[in-house]
Amino acid sequence: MPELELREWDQPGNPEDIEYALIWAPPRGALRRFPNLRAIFSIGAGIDHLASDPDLPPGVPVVRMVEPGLTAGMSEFVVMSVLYHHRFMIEYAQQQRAHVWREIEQIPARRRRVGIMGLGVLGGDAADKLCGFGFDVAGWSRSAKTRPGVTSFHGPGGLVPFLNRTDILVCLLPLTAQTEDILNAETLAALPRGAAVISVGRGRQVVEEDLLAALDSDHLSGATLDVFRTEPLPPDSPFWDHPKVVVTPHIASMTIAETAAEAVVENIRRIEAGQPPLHVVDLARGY
Ligand code: NDP
Ligand code: OXD
Repeated sequence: MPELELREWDQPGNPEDIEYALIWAPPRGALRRFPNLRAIFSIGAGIDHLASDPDLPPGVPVVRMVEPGLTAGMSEFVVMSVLYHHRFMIEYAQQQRAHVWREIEQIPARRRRVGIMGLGVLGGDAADKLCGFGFDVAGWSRSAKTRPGVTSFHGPGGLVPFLNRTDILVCLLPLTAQTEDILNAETLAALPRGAAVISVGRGRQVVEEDLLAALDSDHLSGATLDVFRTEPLPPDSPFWDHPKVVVTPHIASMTIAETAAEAVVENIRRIEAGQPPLHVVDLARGY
């Protein structure tokens, strides 16, 4: 978009010139200094930190990041992690450390029930990729979905039946008042014994003590944790050395500059043409 003039955050020049802001986590209220903003583009998919900012400029649409590079990266991570638990790699890693040579009987993918919490842009694509491996895939969302090969559960009433049938749980929900602490002693207990949890949404969706208790009591066979209540994960967190846990530093997926730039340019062109931007966040709903 050669006609677009780019200014850096700390050298914006005359604040009245600025029409679009491309941001991750600006200081609270900082966007109010631009009186002519037409849209705020988040470089991330999750906008919980923006939705909870009472000082956002009123009436300016907030657009979350939806771009093919971020989606592909998340599906890679989810597929890798589901396969890791499906193929007993938590157990084999422990056996390797103990120099134990022991086979564990393999379960066919069609008999492994994967459940994805959040069947949106990212969860939906991951579900499709997992169907390709033959897994028995279900999703849980606010509204009912019709996605080929994916069993849909929805709303608060669908949560426990969804958990009851889930051997490998993937949490890909946005963080809102409704999803905070959603993985707790009660919901984890609704998973079948031996289930695994993959947490890639936001750390505050998981009650960490309850997750640890479920791992230590062997109710859960393992967990892959990419997001945490405190990031970076504190050095004394019990997750670092837990034999049943894989820790990654919030890298399940990343916005890819080339493809993200195209998504932002497309949206600026829409706005300039008088059309509403795509992927505007409903700030009241929180995602
Ligand atoms: P979307 O908005 O496309 O999808 C969100 C999904 O969650 C929708 O299916 C929605 O239901 C469902 N949902 C929201 N609230 C509830 C609720 N209360 N009960 C049941 N279902 C609910 O988001 P994305 O897929 O683009 O992103 C999801 C999240 O992934 C982000 O918000 C972010 O937190 C996280 N993320 C993590 C990354 C990482 O590296 N770890 C990278 C990128 C994103 P419905 O369809 O009915 O509206
Ligand atoms: C995102 C993230 O929300 O990286 O994009 O977590």
